[in-house]
Amino acid sequence: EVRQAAMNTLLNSARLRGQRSLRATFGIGLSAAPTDGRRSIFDCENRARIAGAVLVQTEQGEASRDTSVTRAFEGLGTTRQFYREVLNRNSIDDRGMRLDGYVHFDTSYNNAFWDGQQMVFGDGDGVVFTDFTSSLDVIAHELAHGVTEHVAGLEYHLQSGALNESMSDVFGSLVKHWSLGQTADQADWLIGAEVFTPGVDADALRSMKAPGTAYDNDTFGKDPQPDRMSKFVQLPDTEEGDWGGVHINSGIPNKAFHLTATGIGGYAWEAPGLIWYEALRASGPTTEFQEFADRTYLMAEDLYGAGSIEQQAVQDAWRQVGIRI
Ligand code: ASN
Ligand code: ZN
Repeated sequence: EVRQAAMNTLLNSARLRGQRSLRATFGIGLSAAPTDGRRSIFDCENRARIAGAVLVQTEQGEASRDTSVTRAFEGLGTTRQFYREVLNRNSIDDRGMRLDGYVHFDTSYNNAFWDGQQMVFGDGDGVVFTDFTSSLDVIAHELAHGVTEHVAGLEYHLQSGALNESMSDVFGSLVKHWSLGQTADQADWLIGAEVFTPGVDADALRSMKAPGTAYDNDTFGKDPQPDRMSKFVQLPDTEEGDWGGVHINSGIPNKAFHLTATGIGGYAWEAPGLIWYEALRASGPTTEFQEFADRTYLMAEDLYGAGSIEQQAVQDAWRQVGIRI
């Protein structure tokens, strides 16, 4: 199965190279069938329910004057394009699933989430957080939850949940790198750098480059993310305990991805992103860190060869976070 996935990837990437050069040379866009991955943005009008939200922007109509609406619309469009052009994936379900975004959810709502069908964004309280559509990587993070659900169904608790979270940070970041044309060395590797109000002393929600350093202030205390297995945080498998620290222990695989990408060099969405995406496709609901690490290693071999720079970078990266392959 792993091999089959790798075969598909090789075929896909050959096809993608053709598409890319066509784009670069002629500026020809990759327009899929017009209904594929259609975007719809709904306004919750500050109520805490999505049923009854008002449709405010579609592919056809004129652009909204509400920046939350246009950011969500553009962010979902850029993310959809990333999956199509870089990973040859047609939307969340690879079958052109429509993208529904809901903005102005609740009042002063300090979060964004994927609810199994759509992406929902709060406005923030205006004191600590501003609008959650402000960071492209946050929009792409939420959409990536949809992809992970379809591809691997990683259970949202304990290690599989932390991996699920990490996948959203990885692909959320890659969409940002891709849209800015940044190499692994140029990127800031921050998640949600724009969602804090200017007065808050915090770089971002999380740092993939240096987990545990995104903030250290009176409001939040210190960023609790570990960057290696010896610092793995044991928390209860309850909502209170963040389902065993899914947003906390994700720091470990996040760091492994960052190290892989900087180890290989160049654009992180190329070899590193492909290896991670194919390893995700080969994962299942209960895949844990070790199994995922093993899959990235095997996938790097299938794609780039035994002992290749890519495979060595993958192995070194996981070793540095305390996972031996
Ligand atoms: N922003 C969070 C996330 O997407 C919300 C949640 O925990 N479900 O991970
Ligand atoms: Zn998430």
